[in-house]
Amino acid sequence: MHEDLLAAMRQSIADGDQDAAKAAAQQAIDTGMDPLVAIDEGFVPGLSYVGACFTSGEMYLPDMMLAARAMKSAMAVLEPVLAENSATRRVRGRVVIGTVKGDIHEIGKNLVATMLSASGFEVVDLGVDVAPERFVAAAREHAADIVGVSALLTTTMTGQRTVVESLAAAGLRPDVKVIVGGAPVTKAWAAEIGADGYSEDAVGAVALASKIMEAAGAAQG
Ligand code: B12
Repeated sequence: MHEDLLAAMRQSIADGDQDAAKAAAQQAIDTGMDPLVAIDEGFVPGLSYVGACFTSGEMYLPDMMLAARAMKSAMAVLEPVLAENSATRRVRGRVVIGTVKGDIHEIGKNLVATMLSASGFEVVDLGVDVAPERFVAAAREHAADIVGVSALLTTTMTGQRTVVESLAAAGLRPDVKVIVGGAPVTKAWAAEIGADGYSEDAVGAVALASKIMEAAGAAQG
């Protein structure tokens, strides 16, 4: 049953079938499946499959767009439940998040934003294709503790370095911490560009942000 539903989720994304994706997401909720399990073990593997088929030339950009649309429909059903399940209402820190300039991938960034806000962080989401100056302005305006920068393309990853450098040039570092993520991003890359942390997924992003806030609290005494 569980496996069948996860398979249906993967298939709905591979087919780019919005209705099937929505229905599978709703079924997950109705049957009490953890929305994170649905996302990580059902829908995301579907997207990974589509990405692999795109690389091998078996699928084309329109297929990837349909898959993304189906994924967003499923997320629209699951995200409110993720947010509702949040344990805490205490504000644990303020995070400004966005996808770098030139990059319009948003599904993973949205998931990180949802998980952070569900875990008690105040999140300002700048959206996609965000210029470094906007990250800087928003970090200043909202007195951000953390800036989260997403990049999904090897060609836009360098934008993460620009954000780190721009925050430094504006005099906001090291008080404002920078965390980075996205499929091509690694821990080594984060270290190379002087970011304060990297996580490969949304659950890890919450743990990372929490650790940063604890360290900041300890430093203040
Ligand atoms: C969906 C998709 C699209 C959609 C995006 C729709 C949308 N609204 O987001 C569309 C169709 C628009 C698209 C376009 C393109 N795409 Co695309 N896309 C994908 C795909 C299939 C899935 C991405 C996704 O949503 N994954 C699911 C989420 C949940 O995972 P995630 O994004 O990795 O996020 C998780 C972690 O990385 C992490 N994380 C993410 N952000 C952050 C931020 C922080 C701060 C932290 C801590 C953690 C974190 O946590 C997230 C949650 O667990 C990937 C394949 C893949 N396997 O990644 C290709 C992929 C990323 N795309 C690719 C390409 C080439 C393109 C295009 C250039 C294609 C083209 N020829 O036009 C364009 C680029 C457009 C642009 N300028 O940005 C390549 C990139 C290759 C490379 N190495 O650079 C990939 C890898 C496909 C492939 N195998 O070739 N794409």
